[in-house]
Amino acid sequence: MVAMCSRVPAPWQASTVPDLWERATQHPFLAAVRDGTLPTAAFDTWLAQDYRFVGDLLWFQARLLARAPRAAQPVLAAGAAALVVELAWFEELADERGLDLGHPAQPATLTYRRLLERLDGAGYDDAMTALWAVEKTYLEAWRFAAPGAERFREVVAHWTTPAFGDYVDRLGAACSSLAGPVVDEVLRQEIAFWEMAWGR
Ligand code: HMH
Repeated sequence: MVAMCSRVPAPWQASTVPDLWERATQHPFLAAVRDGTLPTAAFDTWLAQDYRFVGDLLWFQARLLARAPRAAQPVLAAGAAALVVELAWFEELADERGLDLGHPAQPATLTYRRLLERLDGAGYDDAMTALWAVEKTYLEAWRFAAPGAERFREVVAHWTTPAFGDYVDRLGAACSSLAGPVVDEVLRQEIAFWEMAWGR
C-alpha cells in the first residue's frame, strides 16, 4: 500500500470490525437530532458530558503535542487552541440554555478518559491515529445528523464546518496509519458516548 498517509480513506475502510463505523456515526441519537425527536433533556445530558470530554481531550492533545515530531506540531497546536475555544463555546451555549456544566462525569465519560490516559502512555503513532479517529468519527456523526431539526440546527452547523473538515483531513495526513486496534477502541467509546444520553 503506497502513501497510506497522503489520503484519508472513506471511514468504513478504516475499521476491520463490521458496522463499528456505522454504529458510531449513524447512531439513533443522531437520527433523532436530525428529525427533532431527541428530548431536550437527553441533548443537555450529552452536552454536559461532552464538555467534560473536550476538557479531557485537550489534556491528551497538549501532551501529544509535547512529544510530536516537528511536522505534526502545526496541526496539533492549532487543534489544541481550537479545543480551548470550543470549551468557551460550550460555556456560552450552557449559559443560553440555562444548563449546569458542573455535573460529575458519567461512566462512559470516565471510560473514555481512561482510554485517553492509556493512549497518553502508548506510542506516538497509535496516539495520533486515535486522535484522528476521535475527530473523524465526531465529524461524520454530525454530518449524518445534518442539517438537524430547527432547534439543533445551529449546533449541528458548528460541528460540521468546512474548517473542522479540513482539520480532520490534516490530522489524517499526519498519521502513519488510519486503521488498527486503537481506531476500533475509539469507535467503541464513541458508540458508548451516544448510548449514555440515549439510554435515559
Ligand atoms: C464524544 N468525540 C466526542 N466528543 C467530541 N467533542 C469529539 C469527539 C471531538 O472533539
